[in-house]
Amino acid sequence: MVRVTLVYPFFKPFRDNSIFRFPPLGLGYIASALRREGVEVELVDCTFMTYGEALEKVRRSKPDIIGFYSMFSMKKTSLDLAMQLRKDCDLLVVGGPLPTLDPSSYLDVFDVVVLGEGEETMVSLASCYSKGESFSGVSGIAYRDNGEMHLDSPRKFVSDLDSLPFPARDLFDNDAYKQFYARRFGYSISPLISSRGCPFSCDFCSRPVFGQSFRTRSAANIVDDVEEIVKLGYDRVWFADDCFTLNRSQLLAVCDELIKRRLKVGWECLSRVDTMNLEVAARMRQAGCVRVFFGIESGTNAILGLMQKQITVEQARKAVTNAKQAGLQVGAFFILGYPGENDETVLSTVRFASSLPLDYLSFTLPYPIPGTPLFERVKNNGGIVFDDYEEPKNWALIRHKLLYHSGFSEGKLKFAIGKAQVQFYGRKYLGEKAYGAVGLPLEHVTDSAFKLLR
Ligand code: B12
Ligand code: SF4
Repeated sequence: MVRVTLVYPFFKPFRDNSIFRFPPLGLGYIASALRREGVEVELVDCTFMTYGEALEKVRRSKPDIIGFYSMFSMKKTSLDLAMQLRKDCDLLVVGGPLPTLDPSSYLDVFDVVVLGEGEETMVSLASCYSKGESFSGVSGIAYRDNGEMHLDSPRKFVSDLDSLPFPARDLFDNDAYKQFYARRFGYSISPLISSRGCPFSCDFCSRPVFGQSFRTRSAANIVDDVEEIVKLGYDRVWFADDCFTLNRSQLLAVCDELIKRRLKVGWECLSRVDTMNLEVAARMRQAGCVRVFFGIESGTNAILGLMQKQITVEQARKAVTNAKQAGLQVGAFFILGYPGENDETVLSTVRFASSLPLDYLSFTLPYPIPGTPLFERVKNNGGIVFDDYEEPKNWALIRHKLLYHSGFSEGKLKFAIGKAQVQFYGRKYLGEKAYGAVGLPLEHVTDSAFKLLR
């Protein structure tokens, strides 16, 4: 029997308070597809391990094939770990968003890159291996032969998502994830993806695996999967869809199914502000939604236009207000220092974000991911300084890295992030009146300080 070990090369930072620590769903899908064909599978999720423990666990599993997940923020670690494991298997395979976009940079270490959705391709690779056949006939892969790269296109998308077996959740380190969440936040949560793809074209967003086609599972199939998560003892489900609220009739069908089955489970999801109104938010709340996250990105319409986000700040405020009114907690993500921004637009974003009635607020710097319009612009306009991004392991607030030559220094943008958080929490905890007396003067001083920084 062929033995495959799948590796998720993410090591969580030491002092970690992220509310987004999830086991690798993609590898869960690969594992269940392989198991259906009788392949023996192990999963090594490095999140809660040391580097040495991860290597030892992979070696102990005595794999014929090792399959890595990789993406933008995991390139260096996946290449390093794979190099260490070179002699421990016959075939080293990698899949995921960045290998799909940029296979050549992985082929110095890996034998095969699986492009796009990997379930069928990985099953074909394992089958070739067991029969002793060459993998050169397998479609949807890239590999090198005598130094020359053979590059196929990704396979056709899986057309019926209900036909896929549920991710092999028994291979996830459920105890460690539950403990992580329970200790820090008092609940536990596990991911589920109900649709694949997003039809929008935001300037910074990279969707090489699922692309722009939007495919959904049936409501019954999704809620059957929710039941698996409930059976594992989790309190909440994280819908990992690019945008869970994109298709209103589908969203309402899932809500109806959740309500019908009376499942005692909360859930959280990503949304777009242009898909949210009071009625939708109320239905979501009724169906167990606890928290919704919006990618608002900027506090000015001009910069939202540059980002091709196709939303406005007015829509953003309305969506947040509606969701709050329906009883949902609301989180939002913003980007500071986007190419094309100036001091005034950054300060407007800080002011706008900190004025919203949010429960969670996060800022990042712009990350030019290969294959995105943002990447091309930045590359042609002064150049990329680092060609890969690993999340720095320092304090959460400053866990950001400026990857390219920007008109703003990294220090200046980190100052703006710190300032935004102080304004946000100041307003939240002091209340409008006290904040007006103490916070607003401080805002003016820090606005000036921000402008003086380079
Ligand atoms: C949930 C999520 C997160 C979560 C956690 C990730 C997790 N552990 O689940 C959080 C919120 C922490 C997160 C953070 C970030 N994320 Co994120 N995230 C996602 C999201 C929305 C869903 C991931 C998911 O569950 N997908 C579902 C599974 C089924 O798909 P999949 O993993 O791609 O797997 C399939 C294929 O890739 C392939 N495959 C995957 N692995 C393997 C392995 C083998 C051997 C084979 C054969 C095939 C194969 O087959 C699978 C099944 O078809 C994706 C977008 C998306 N739609 O995928 C972005 C995405 C992966 N994230 C992305 C980014 C950029 C980030 C951040 C860097 C953002 C930031 N600026 O900070 C951080 C990095 C965090 C870190 N710690 O390293 C990008 C990656 C782009 C790229 N080209 O690499 C994506 C694609 C979003 C985007 N559109 O830009 N993310
Ligand atoms: S940022 Fe969100 S809405 Fe925009 S293209 Fe990416 S997934 Fe779609």
